[in-house]
Amino acid sequence: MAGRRILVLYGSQTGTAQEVSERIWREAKLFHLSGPVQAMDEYPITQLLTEQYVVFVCSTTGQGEEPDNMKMFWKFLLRKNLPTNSLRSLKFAVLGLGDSSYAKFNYAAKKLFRRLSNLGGTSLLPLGLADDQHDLGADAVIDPWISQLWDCFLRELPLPPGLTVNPDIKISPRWSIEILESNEVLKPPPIPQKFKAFQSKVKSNDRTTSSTHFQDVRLISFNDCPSDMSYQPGDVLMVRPQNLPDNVKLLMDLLTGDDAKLAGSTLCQETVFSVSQIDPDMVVPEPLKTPQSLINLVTHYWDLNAIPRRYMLKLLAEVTPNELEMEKLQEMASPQGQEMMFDYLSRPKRTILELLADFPHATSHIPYPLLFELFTPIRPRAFSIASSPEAHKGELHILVAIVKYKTKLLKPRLGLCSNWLASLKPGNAVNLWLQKGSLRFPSKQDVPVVMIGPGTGVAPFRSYIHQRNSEGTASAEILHLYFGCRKKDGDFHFSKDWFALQKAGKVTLNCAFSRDQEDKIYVQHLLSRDKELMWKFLRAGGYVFVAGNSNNMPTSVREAFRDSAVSCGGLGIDAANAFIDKMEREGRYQTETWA
Ligand code: 2AM
Repeated sequence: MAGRRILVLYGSQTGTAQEVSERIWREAKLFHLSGPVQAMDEYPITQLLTEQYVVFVCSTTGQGEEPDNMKMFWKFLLRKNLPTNSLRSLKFAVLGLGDSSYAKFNYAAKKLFRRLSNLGGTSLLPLGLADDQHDLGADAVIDPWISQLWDCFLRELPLPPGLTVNPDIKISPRWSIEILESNEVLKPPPIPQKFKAFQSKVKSNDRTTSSTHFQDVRLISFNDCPSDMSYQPGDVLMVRPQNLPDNVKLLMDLLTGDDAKLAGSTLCQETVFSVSQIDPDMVVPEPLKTPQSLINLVTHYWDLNAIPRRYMLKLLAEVTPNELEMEKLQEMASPQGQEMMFDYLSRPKRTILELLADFPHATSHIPYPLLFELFTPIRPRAFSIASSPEAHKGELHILVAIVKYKTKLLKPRLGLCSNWLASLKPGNAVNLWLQKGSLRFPSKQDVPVVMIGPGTGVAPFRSYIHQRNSEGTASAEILHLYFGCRKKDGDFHFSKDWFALQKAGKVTLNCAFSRDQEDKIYVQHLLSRDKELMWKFLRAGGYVFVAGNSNNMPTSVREAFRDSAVSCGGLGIDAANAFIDKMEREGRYQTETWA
């Protein structure tokens, strides 16, 4: 409707910010508001100067950086030649999605909010800071923030006479979905072209931890990679996993089995869907632009492990013919049901597939176009590359911890990507692509490089140290590795590589085996032991790289460096912190962590 335009822009690394933006776009229609929903970098940015209402949703990557599809947009906003009040006609709202276990919590959203204000924009409501660590999940912030957003809009743009807010409006498909007559065997949804994905083969898939160690960690190597493949140590390998066969079968049974047939379903594995645009503001994503069979969607595209979100409960409540199911779903989806929904879904990490199995009447009555609303796409995952372009020519290696844990549910929780990777056999073909990582190793060959990588954090350092070794520039004086694991004979990843390189004088190896003795020894303890040397390196222009789990390790490591500057360099605490901050700005102290 004219004059009721709202633009929703997102910066999304893994798809969550996009999902939340699409939800805002969908809900906007209840208030008779409409407009495009787009990645910030897809939006013709100069138009921002003439926009009136924009809602931004953005996540923050582990290192406090903005997501890839917001980088150009952000660069533009930082331009010095933008007049101070160039966004004076803009009214905006910013919702950040973050995780407070990272040091730079919601950093991208905070800086975006500040910059939009500095450029003269007016914020409609306070910055929303959703936190994955929140007791009740990120939705505990997202839901009230979005309702506040609509309150603001109703004040800003009151409904014209005759129009009312219709909270009961049904969830409708974003695209037009039709069934095609086709006997062709169709290819899986393609990986978007911009990624330049390639096919390679699994060469080996070996467990690197002992059979008695609590965790299964795999070194997976791929070969048959394209001859022009190019990457640097520190880059990441991207993988789009598939659903596990048992889960595929379970969903196919729910959608095409006897119960579904009784409820009137005409679907079968080979049913082919074509997806086309109906709303000018909602484009069809690239993988769905070619016709897709149900089995391919269920195997390759829909994330059957996703933790369901509230609108999915609403959708099931709308379609179920069963009173009991409807009541339970409606109750959980209501604002008062937040705790109940959390206990049922988020706390035990129940998956969308388990939800569907628990509500069989709803499931067998989902009209097929709504399947595209119910499921979210499988997100690609990034793994630090553990191979070196030179030492492992034509190959790619990754080190993968297989995610499996118990909640109160009977079945153990299995991470989608790691378990799919674990199931691969030598010779299997996989589609992969490469992406720049956040670690940038120095091109200088004579500066000390200290690498701290406990657990699977050691992967990028294997790439770098092997690379330097192949180039003939590795030496134990310059390359210092601090590795940590539980037990020398339990989870000492790449021990053979390290011993050989150490013996050849190519690396100084320092290992913290935390559980081989009574008291815990961690990498930071070894850094404190070596504080004189560390201070010498820091002063000599050395580089520090920290990779691994985002718990307390990165903070403790940083404190160890700070303390070496205090006790060996005579700096006060503030000056020592400033010293490391400066190193960070110069790219001499880099961290890559993951949850
Ligand atoms: P732990 O499991 O015995 O506590 C790789 O996971 C290694 O990192 C393990 O030896 C683990 O020890 C250790 N680790 C766990 N928490 C850590 C922390 N806060 N700082 C440094 N290392 C840690």
